[in-house]
Amino acid sequence: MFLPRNYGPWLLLFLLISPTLFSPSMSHLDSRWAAKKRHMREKVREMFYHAYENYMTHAFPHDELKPLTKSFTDSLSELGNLKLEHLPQDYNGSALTLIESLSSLVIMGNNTEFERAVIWLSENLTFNIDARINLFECNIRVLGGLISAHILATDSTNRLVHGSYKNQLLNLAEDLGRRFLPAFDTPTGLPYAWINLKYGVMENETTETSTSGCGSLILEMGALSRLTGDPRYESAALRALRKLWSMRSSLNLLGTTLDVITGEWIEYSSGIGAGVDSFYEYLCKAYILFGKEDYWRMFHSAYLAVQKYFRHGSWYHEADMRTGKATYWQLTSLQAFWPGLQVLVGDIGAANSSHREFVYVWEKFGVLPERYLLDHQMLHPTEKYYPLRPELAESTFYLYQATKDPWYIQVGESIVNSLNSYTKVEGGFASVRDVTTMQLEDHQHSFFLAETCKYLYLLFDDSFLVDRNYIFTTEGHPLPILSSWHERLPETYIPTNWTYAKSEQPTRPASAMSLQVCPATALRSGYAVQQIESACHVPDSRGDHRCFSDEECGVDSTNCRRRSCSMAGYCGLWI
Ligand code: DMJ
Repeated sequence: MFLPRNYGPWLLLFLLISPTLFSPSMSHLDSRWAAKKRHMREKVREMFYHAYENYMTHAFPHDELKPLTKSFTDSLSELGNLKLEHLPQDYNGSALTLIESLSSLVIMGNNTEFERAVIWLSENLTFNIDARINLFECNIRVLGGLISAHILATDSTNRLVHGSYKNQLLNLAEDLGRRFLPAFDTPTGLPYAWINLKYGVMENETTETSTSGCGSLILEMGALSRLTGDPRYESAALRALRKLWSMRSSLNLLGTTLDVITGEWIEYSSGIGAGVDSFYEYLCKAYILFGKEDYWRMFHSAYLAVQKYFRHGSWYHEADMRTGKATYWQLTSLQAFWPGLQVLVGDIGAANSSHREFVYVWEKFGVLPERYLLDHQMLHPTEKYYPLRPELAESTFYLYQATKDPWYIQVGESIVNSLNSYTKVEGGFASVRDVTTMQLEDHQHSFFLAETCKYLYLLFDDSFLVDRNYIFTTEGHPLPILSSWHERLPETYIPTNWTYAKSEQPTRPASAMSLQVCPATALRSGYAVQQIESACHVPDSRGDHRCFSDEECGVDSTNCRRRSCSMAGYCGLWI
């Protein structure tokens, strides 16, 4: 073989440039995206700690931070906009934001702070207080936060020091769950919206509640029953959910508010936003978490009815549950969770198109206003606020998980930039009172730490989810999908035209979207064939979609079909 004299440096040079010769654009692009994601992840981490440390300095152990005045509010009793009542003078709050931050701390890898928080809560938290709380809010924030943290604290992969942890968070959760039970003592089984933690349902308590208020308790209360072996929590939540479902119209639609004593609807108009949103979410996620067919049947009918009666192109309006006729043509900030839910069921095309509309409104105002009038293309005259809500970040995270389309990274970047330029203040992050003036309000909601920062972080770095299989509650608290909680797996429901490769090989959960309706496919990575579970999408192996063979192409997210490699070397749906 001919080799130049003194060929050492030539060989070295060749070895250095050869990877770029063979796949120049790919490696460059991939490393640029990886660097961007790392940079954005660090920006989100800074945001989280800016919010967290200010809370710990100026508000802890009270519930939430007032970032403009660097003071606090004991908002747990005010959630749902009612005033705090009966609280003892020396009441110091329930450390709500700390409880809400627990799972985010673990996801960001701060086990030391997580343990410190767990120890503090174990020694100081009590629910024996004369406080009237909103059942739904207390369930998703406090009960969900405690249960999720208990599971994370006992999960060996988190490498926590176990010596000091003796199920204290679960004991606290059980104490709280017991205090919820009197709320369900109604002729219908539908729970009161408000309850006093010490004395139960108060005299003359309002009998009005919302669909999400009594239809989104099953994940937390079901998990509590599975963990404690006490079936009362799951039974109460399930009975309420079944009753609610029995009140649906012949169109499979539900209203927004109802009376827990008479079981009559109060507000017949509804949509996918405020007062109803998490009801749909919990039907789907209860099926994923517990594997009961019943939940899927309810969800499936409810989902089809939403798509039929509320959907108008990429937008969702509200409609009368009795007639299906449109009532209010409004986009609300809470609706932005819907595309994320659609990813879970594999309806990625619809998810993508409605997500784009929310992004459009976000970009128009800089953040997402609470209510936008679709028919007039203008803001609602009073609901112009943005309280640091997470829903758009949440959907963006789900869509990126499902598609790996870098566009969603750019959306995440724009959300992060807006939050930093409009809402960051010296004392934390403040809600926006009016999106037209960006005037701020003195409130940092606990969901900013539980959800907004968490979903943004996971968008840029999902390493927490690798090799794990979690579902997130409506408040962003992760719960593991355990086979012991499942009666059976969902294969029965896979439409025949969706990708499904049966194999005896063990599957590797790829993301929180595992065990969904479109669950399994084989993908070759290097020399080994890997079994990967995911929502129907499996990304192409290279970020720029270049390929040498079909094996390097994934599964298309819009129709769950296997992509193949073209003559020109691109993955696609080639015939
Ligand atoms: C959160 O508390 C939950 O996501 C809830 O379901 C509705 N939205 C708020 C935050 O916007």
